[in-house]
Amino acid sequence: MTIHIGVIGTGMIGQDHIRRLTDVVTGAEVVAVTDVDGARAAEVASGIGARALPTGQDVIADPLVDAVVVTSWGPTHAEYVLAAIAAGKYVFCEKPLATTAEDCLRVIEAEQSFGRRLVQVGFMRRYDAGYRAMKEVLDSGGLGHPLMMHCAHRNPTVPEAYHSAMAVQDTAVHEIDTIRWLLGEEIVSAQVIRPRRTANRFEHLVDPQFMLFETASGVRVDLEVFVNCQFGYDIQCETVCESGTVRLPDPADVLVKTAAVQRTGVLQDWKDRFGAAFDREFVEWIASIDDGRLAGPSAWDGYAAAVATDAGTEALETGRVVSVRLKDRPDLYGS
Ligand code: NAD
Ligand code: ISE
Repeated sequence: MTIHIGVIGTGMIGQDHIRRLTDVVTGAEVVAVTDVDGARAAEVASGIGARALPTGQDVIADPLVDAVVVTSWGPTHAEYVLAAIAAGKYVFCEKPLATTAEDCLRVIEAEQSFGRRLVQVGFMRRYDAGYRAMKEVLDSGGLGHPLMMHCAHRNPTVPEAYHSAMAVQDTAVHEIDTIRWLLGEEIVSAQVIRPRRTANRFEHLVDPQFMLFETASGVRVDLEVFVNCQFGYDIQCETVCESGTVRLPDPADVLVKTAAVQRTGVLQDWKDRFGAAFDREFVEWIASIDDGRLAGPSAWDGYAAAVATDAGTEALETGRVVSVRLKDRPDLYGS
């Protein structure tokens, strides 16, 4: 069976997802797209033989669209996800699910009223081979209970529009989700420490930032977010357990030895680092729609991440340790 997809937002990641839905994933076809930049939508549509529709609401209402992919700007996500639920259609929403925890709760309430899961949030690290291998090791229990995690999220540079709160809202949100998923428990507090600032940044930006999270069972996580590190896109994660540690592998690359040095490359872009994870994310999303049982990151995961990023934003502003307080988890999202 082919799932017919409508895509809202044909910018950078929208085009990348359209390419993978067209060229990589079997059983899916993008049939309609839209963008507030109508010319961009028309150009993308013509490249794949799809229709460009005037608005996101038109894509959701289109009878030929079975499922929706939302890749527009973050503040527009909640409106489209809520409309897709109202139409009874599966919806894949890039992170964030919504820019406020209140809007995430509205999505959860709408999905509960509908009676089953329709929403998947684009936390793609759960599909990365290295993170999956780490989760298998942790879940096996062979290393004992996790006690600490050391993480780093480094981007080579960011544009001027990137502001200090985006370090947690846009960047650390990926670790916030992976911490919850790897450890199988919620984050209960966040703190942000400001090291000496790098000179290689726009004046307004606090960079790097050092974040500390605590989970319900007392696991402590340190995360360096450094979005102007210059040298590459570098993601690190090591979990320290009672009787051993497990560390994320670096992406495979050849090792060159010459002229008295040895060297290996460093990726420059999240699209390359997580390309295979994005592919797997969509392969599994389409398969789960086929099965009628969504299994990927849920609206609850989007909500929990939003509450933790709000706490991180407050922690950056105040310098204090800020509690992360979640509502009770509805049965729809498991225990
Ligand atoms: P982008 O600016 O390149 O593209 C967004 C597109 O959405 C633009 O073409 C814009 O015109 C369009 N748009 C904005 N409002 C719209 C609306 N109301 N209706 C229809 N179209 C609208 O941005 P991007 O980098 O592609 O990011 C898009 C989303 O993907 C963001 O939420 C971002 O956080 C997320 N993202 C996720 C990852 C990841 O690693 N998972 C990486 C990058 C971006
Ligand atoms: C971007 O939006 C992403 O999601 C990338 O994965 C992340 O590395 C980057 O910092 C964000 O700006």
